[in-house]
Amino acid sequence: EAEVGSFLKNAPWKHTKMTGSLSGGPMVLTLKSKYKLDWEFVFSKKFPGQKFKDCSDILKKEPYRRNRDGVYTIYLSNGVKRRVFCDMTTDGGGWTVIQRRFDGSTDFQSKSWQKYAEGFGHPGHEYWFGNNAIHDLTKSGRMKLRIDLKKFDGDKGHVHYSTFKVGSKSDKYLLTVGGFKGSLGMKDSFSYHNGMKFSTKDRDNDKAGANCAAANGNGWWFNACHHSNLNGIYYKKETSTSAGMTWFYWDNANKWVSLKSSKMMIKPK
Ligand SMILES: [Ca+2]
Repeated sequence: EAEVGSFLKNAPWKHTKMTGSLSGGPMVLTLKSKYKLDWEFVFSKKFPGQKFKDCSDILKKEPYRRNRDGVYTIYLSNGVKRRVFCDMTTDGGGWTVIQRRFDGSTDFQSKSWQKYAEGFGHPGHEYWFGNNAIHDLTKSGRMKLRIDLKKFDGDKGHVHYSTFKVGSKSDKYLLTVGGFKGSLGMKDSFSYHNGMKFSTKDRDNDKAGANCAAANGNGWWFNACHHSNLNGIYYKKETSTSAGMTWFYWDNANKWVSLKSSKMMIKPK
């Protein structure tokens, strides 16, 4: 075998033909090259198109993507192709964005259990990536979470959770989150939701008597009911209500403040 390998390596190859074909979507390119030896021996080699599993995988294999935030194609473990926003800049880049809101143009309020499962909105704009896909990317337990938030007064903050895992559909997308770290003034408003199942207006899996999701309108891992609700109502200006897109423990305000933007993103540890 080694002998054959050495022979092929040293043989006088002539490149005769290269063909390319695009298939299966915008980013799958199959190249086929033909090589010919002097005595009519024909050899073909196939380079299959890359199928990235998340944004960190893209950055690892294509380092020139650094600082190029945008919409990329990834493949979930079941082979399903998904478009997703990649943050290739923040904190080393390679972050797969699972939730992004900044102008209220995507409705998070009237969405059903099924919609939250599948995902909605546009990856180039505001969106929820979908509980099924979030489960798929986090089920191995190898992902960490970063959340970037902005207030209307210009204040910015971010938090890290070293553990972030979302259960399967049959686990009702149970949240496992822990290992909090935050930028100055940012306190933990998400661990209260650790161990909670996901709830939507049509599915009450929370710890309150009533249905928190129906009261707030949106889907979230409600407890009884929340310390953070990043899928809450998007107000165009700062509004003090628990129904807003909120993160309660920030500085010592101790009041509900609706936020200007939110970005939840994951990356392998
Ligand atoms: Ca309830």
